[in-house]
Amino acid sequence: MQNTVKAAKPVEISKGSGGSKQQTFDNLVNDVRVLNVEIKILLASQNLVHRPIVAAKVIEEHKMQEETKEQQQQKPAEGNLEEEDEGELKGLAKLPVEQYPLKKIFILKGKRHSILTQITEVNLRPSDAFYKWQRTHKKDENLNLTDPNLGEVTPELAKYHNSRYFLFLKYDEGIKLDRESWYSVTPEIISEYQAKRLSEKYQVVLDGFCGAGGNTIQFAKYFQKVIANDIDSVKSELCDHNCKVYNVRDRVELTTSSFLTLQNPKVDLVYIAPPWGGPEYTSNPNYSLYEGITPAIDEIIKKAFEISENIVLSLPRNINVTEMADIFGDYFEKYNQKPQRMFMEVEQVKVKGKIKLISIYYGNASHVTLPFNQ
Ligand code: MGP
Repeated sequence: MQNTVKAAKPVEISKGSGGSKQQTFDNLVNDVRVLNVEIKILLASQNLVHRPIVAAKVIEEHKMQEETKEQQQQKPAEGNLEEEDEGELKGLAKLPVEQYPLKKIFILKGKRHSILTQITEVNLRPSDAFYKWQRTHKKDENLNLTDPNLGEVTPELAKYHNSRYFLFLKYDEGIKLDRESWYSVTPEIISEYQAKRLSEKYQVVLDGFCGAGGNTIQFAKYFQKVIANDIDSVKSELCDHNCKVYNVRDRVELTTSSFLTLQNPKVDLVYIAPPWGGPEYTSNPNYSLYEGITPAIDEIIKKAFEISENIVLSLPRNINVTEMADIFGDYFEKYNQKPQRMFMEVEQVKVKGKIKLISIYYGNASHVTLPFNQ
């Protein structure tokens, strides 16, 4: 497939002084000014370089000191500055993901925790081969009464059936889907991009919520091994079958279990594409990960960290990204864990310019390596 990839290139940042790598980091640091935060302070102390949480706190304190200075200088006759300042931060927390600054590294403030964050984007385009395939195969639209999956397609799901080659290019070779899979499977152009990107660093992956196998198939093409898990035995059967259609079944180990009680497998990476709460997820302007995701998002994160600290989540485009700061922060606080890499990349995954989903890459799974990410 021919994809136009606009994601940030990997930024390798060295701890040592001098040399071109150091220069890269200096350039990056100089560029980082969001929420009046000077990330430069990260380098101010060698101690902080190894303790990201402390670093984040110090940056916040630094920011508050700066703000207090500013407030004192511009004190108005009336009005509660603290409230105004709060309001400004709350306003920012409500921003749709596409309105955050791209590529900058900044401190994302949740209600209770903060996390160093970078927003990136990738814009994928279906290949010419895909369009050609679709043109020649669409003629029998709505007439294909022999399609065994049609029984699962109610009128409101017709748009997904119309996009069946977008979901699986080999759809006509016998792909099987149930109702839920129609609206939750990751389209092939996206799952292939994700698998390619992640296989640059990792070889064995757990697809924790494999469903009908959209991601599993692509992981199996690029990884040495995939453990594909789903709580629903019907999905496991679909995944088994669809992996055979793509001729990748030999690299896939299937398990049928709740993700939360799965026996921890030995993997390099945990990939999590959980149920988002049905196809109507976008109709809720206040969509919350805490309410929308099943099982509970904090339980998912806890379990994922038991398995690996390399975690990737596939989430709705209308998430409130600041919730992620709390979700990761609460985990470390609640389970008294020492955070190694309080850094996340939030990737807008677009197809022909429109965001389809958001990928969250935690720590080393992200493209950026800060000095303390070692
Ligand atoms: P969509 O919003 O239903 O489609 O889902 P689209 O084409 O963006 O709708 P439009 O009419 O608004 O343009 C977009 C993609 O999100 C789907 O193709 C799936 O890959 C993914 N997706 C949707 N849902 C409801 C889920 C889900 O519950 N779980 C997971 N993991 N992915 C989902």
